[in-house]
Amino acid sequence: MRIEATHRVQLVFSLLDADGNGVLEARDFDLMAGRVVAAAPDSDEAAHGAMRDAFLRYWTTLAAELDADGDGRITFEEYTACVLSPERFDATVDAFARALAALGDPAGEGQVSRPAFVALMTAIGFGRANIDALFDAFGPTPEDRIAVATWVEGIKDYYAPDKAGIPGDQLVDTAAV
Ligand SMILES: [Ca+2]
Ligand SMILES: [Ca+2]
Repeated sequence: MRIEATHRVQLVFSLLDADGNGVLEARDFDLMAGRVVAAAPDSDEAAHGAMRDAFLRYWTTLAAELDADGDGRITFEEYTACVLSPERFDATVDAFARALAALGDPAGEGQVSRPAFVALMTAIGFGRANIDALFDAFGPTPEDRIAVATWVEGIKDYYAPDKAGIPGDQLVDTAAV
């Protein structure tokens, strides 16, 4: 695995552990879903429901694939196995990416504004400087918007173990890992 991907995996685990107790459990995904939905007040109930469903699916997929000792919790050690067979998570990550990006585009215009992007990424737990750097790396329009599809692809790349030099690396503060 590329070192950049290792850093991304460490960061994702720390963010997914929403209650900060060191392991991933169903509760973490409930907490995160609540935060993210609250950060998209202009989106409708269907979009909120899709996001909650995507977080639930994220958890059930991780639990089915990675909870090696079957205790209902995923340790960091168990989590790192996700990079060994990333194709098993493709559909889950795709659904998650689409639900998240859709929340950034409540009017269905195919574009996400910087404020909407910042609100959602802050709810997930990323730092403001990293969020702005990522948005800039996506090449915003003069109106400071990015395409929904660009973000969806960016999220999927972020989880790919063999990618390096991608916009998502802007989220990783390499000095801190
Ligand atoms: Ca936790
Ligand atoms: Ca376990």
